[in-house]
Amino acid sequence: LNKEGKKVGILGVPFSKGNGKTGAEQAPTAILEHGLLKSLTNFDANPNLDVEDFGEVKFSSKKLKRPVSDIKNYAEFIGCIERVSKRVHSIIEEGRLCITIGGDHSIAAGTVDGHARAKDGNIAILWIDAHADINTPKTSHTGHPHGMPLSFVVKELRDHWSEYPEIEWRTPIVPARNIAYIGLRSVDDYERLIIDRLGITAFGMDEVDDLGIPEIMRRALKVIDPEQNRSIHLSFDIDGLDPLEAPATGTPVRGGITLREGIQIVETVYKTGRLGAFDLCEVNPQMGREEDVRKTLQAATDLIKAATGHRRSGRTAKIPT
Ligand code: 4U7
Ligand code: MN
Ligand code: MN
Ligand code: MN
Repeated sequence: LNKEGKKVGILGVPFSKGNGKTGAEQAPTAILEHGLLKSLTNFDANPNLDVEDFGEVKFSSKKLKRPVSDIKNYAEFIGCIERVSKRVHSIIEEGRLCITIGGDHSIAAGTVDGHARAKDGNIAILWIDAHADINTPKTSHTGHPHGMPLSFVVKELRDHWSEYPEIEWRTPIVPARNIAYIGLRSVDDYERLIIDRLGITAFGMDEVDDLGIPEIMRRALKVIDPEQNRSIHLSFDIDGLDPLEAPATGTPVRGGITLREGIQIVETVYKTGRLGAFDLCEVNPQMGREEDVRKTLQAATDLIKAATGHRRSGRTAKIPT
């Protein structure tokens, strides 16, 4: 199959225990009820798309041999991401682009693990977010797993998790240099230390303003996928967008990227032909007014459409012969 005849799998993860609030667990259903599958297959979508809906991941909390106190809801978090990793791994093994709908962003600890295993570690991660999500259990001020998923999967930080139970299954094989951020504007001081020490490519909002998305995408892809042979993991936290356009989210930060810039990022990755996994996280249908929720669900839908090859400028009709 060429990139225009793409096979796609959609997986919902109704998990919100990685965040301090409830609501994100409703996002997979809300996005589907907003009409996602229709917008991926209607007349204006990529016509050669093969979409399979894999439903929602079932998960339960792990029985722990010893209690964990510095990570909130640790047993639930680990129970969930182990299942997510397995499901994502098998969807990618089927040759499908795996689109995972969260859920809070802690689930990306599972999606990246599954993707990395399927590709023997040869993946590049593009993380679109207001936040850096690379706290270790010890550097986190909040104890919330949704601020830690990158430290869970990064090779150089593996020892920071070695004392925690029930994670023998994980494969932290992605080097820090394969990661790039876009959209940062709320980074904890120890996260900044980790980013600097490990040499992670990070484009904050200041650089988005200075350089613009096209130049940032050229630079980011050059660093994280220099030989153009990696499977790209695009992890999109909806709070990367400005809250004017995506208000229904748990930890909004003003001054973010526009929906247009977000779509441009996703389109640019799609065009490489190497988009292997796409996460859409942190939509919270319980936040704000009905109009805020509708706006946010539509923004999420537009980003997912771009990940499956929708073209804003349209497609030439195939005239029957
Ligand atoms: B999200 C935070 F302290 N850094 O660790 C933390 F500011 O997935 C926020 O990006 C994490 O929404 C935000 O709890 C996680 C905090
Ligand atoms: Mn965030
Ligand atoms: Mn995040
Ligand atoms: Mn958040």
